[in-house]
Amino acid sequence: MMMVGPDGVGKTTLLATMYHELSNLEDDDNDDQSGFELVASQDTHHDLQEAYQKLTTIVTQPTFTPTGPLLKGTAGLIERQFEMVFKGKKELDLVFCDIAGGIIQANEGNRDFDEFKTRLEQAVVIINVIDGSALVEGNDSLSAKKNNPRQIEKLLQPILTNPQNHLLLFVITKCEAWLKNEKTQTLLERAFEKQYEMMLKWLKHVENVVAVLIPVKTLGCVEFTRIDSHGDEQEMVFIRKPNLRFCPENTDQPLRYALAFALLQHNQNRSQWNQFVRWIFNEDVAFQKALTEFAQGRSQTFKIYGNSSLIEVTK
Ligand SMILES: Nc1nc2c(ncn2[C@@H]2O[C@H](COP(=O)(O)OP(=O)(O)OP(=O)(O)O)[C@@H](O)[C@H]2O)c(=O)[nH]1
Ligand SMILES: [Mg+2]
Repeated sequence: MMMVGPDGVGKTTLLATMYHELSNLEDDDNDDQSGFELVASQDTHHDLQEAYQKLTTIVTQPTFTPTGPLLKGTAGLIERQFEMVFKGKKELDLVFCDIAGGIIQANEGNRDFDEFKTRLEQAVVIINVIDGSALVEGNDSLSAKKNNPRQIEKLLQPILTNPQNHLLLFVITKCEAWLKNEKTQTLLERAFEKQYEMMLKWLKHVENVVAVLIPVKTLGCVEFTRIDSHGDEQEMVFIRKPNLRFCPENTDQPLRYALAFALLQHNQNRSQWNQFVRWIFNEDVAFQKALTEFAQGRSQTFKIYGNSSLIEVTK
């Protein structure tokens, strides 16, 4: 699974909050008693735990004052390794590739860029993280700078038009301010559809791609408030809101969608999927059932583009 998106859109934040949300699946206070655990490799655990801790320090910052960045940018290209463990037994390897956003704009011949392209070609699930505030509030140039949909399209189009089936997740961050009611949520969705129109247009004509729009809360207590100008530079200003907890929401959804997609694909086209879905040989009925249930835990409220039959419910 490949993360894409420019600097600072929230790729690492998404991974850290996803890991935190899913590594607690077996906790008593979690109703999702699936028997699963998402276990990270030592490095991944260390880095994402540390990132999560840093993100939680947002609650110690004064309210109504602009927040600064909580994480350092990612350096280069980093493999985040996880295992899905079922009832204490490892069943599945999952690899997320996190990148320094700057890589997407580097040139051919740059080592990181070439490695990124190779990984992108191998990816089955592509997660494009998008800054929601820039999407709704930024003018054309600010929004293009923050999310760079043209560059993303240029990179993804040749990959998504190859014959392999792909899942493309548009994950929107920094959108706490628009998730409060249906009206503002529609505003967010419209802004996305306008700025990603080109991509959504060609998605209509390809059979092998399904895309899902997933707005998430990674911090939950920080809201976009205004855009400040310093000369030619524009800065999005976020403030911490009082009386709101640090409370990620929906950060588990990308993984639930990824597994739902993988489950359906391996039933339809086994040969392509043998490497990715190694559990295909697994005879453990309880595991298969639990995995399906985990995938069923995905919210059905997200907008779907492209060939929706690739993600239809698996039972
Ligand atoms: N309000 C708000 N802020 C967020 C959200 N997600 C991330 N941030 C902020 O955005 C900053 C940048 O996030 P990162 O996760 O480091 O971004 P990145 O995409 O990994 O950036 P690079 O590694 O430089 O490519 C963080 O320090 C957070 O303060 C969100 O959902 N809401
Ligand atoms: Mg990062």
